[in-house]
Amino acid sequence: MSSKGFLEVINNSNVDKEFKSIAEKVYNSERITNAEGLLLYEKADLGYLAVLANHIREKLHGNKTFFNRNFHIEPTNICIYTCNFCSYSRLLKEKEDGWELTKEQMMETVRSYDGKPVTEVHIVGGVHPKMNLDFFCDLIQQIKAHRPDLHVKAFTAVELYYMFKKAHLSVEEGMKKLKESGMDSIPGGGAEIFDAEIRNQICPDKCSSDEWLEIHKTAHLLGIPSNVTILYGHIEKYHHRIEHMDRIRSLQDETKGFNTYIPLKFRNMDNDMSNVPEVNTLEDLRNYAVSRIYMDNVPHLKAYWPMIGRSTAQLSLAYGVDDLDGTINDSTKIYTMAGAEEQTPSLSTKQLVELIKQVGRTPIERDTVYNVLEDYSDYDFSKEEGAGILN
Ligand code: V47
Ligand code: SF4
Repeated sequence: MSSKGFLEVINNSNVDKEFKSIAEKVYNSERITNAEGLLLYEKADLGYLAVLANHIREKLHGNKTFFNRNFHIEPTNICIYTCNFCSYSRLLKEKEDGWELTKEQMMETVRSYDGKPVTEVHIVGGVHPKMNLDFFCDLIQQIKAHRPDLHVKAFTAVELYYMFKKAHLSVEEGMKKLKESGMDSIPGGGAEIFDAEIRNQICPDKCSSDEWLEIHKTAHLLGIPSNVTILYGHIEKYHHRIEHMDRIRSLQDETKGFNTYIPLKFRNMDNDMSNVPEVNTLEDLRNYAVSRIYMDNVPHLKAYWPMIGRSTAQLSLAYGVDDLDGTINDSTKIYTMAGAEEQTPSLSTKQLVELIKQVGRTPIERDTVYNVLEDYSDYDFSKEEGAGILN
């Protein structure tokens, strides 16, 4: 199906020369340039983008749409930083609205999943001035002692940067300590926009782009895989998105450590950027498609469905996305507090599988690093009844 669509794009006399040339490159698995990426953002027809992005998606993953079963722990929303787009964090002095979990409380959350088929815990939160590297190494050790096979995906580069600095350790030394404690991978948050000028306007005081990239590079060189995000649809221009992806693509050429690119749509409720309008669904789809076409060396493109809503998540699967995140009991508050589409972002595995099947894709449960665990095309959910299935 995608080859036929392609030949139509390449041979159609109504398609401009430059778009035919980009289509030929994609067809031949060649990399597109920054100028071509920008042209796609600015001028390409959405239908054309869908054909190209879907071709790449199906070449890489066929009809598979991945999901994993994880749960979140948010140790605190107290944060020393003041990112203008953040609706979630509280300064230490605004403690009434804030939370700080003890290790025991977090272990209670871990234990509440005993016997349930989760494979990953995602730990991320604000940058608390008192929760330090030793505190988190100890937490991870306790999690691993309790459930050794649970994959620990923990801490954005922003949290890591602060932890290492406070401990007077180099990035490599700090990362080795966390790895020895049981940290398996790093989530993609905190990347925002790498352009220094825009970054300075939306999150002036947290780690710089170079520092963010150095942390991920060091992790990759130590064999720790990671994800990478972009916060899009606020004051940035298309060329900033291209430059952001260019830096990721270049680092990925060196390390091959990024598993997934995750575009995060800016939501404007209750933050210092509430005056900035949100982009529409067509823009979301354009962004997914251009991301898939440009980012030729990052294997997966993830849509975070609680942020964009279930229908857009379904549509995104035709615009390059092959992975849906936010499977079960997604208790993360960073989006709900920013006005995300889904205010109670909880979807049972069965519902997620239905969502994927409704648009003709094959639901595949994966582990964090994309090993296939189960094909859910004809899965019998009744066998999970009474086995502590979530939701
Ligand atoms: O870095 C904060 C974003 C990120 C808003 O790696 C906002 O698997 C939109 O990175 N509007 C943290 N976005 C979460 C994150 C993440 C999420 C899911 C999966 C993974 C993964 C990583 O949330 C922050 C920031 O970019 N964010 N506020 C907002 N108002
Ligand atoms: Fe803190 Fe993260 Fe919010 Fe920035 S986005 S204020 S670093 S919690």
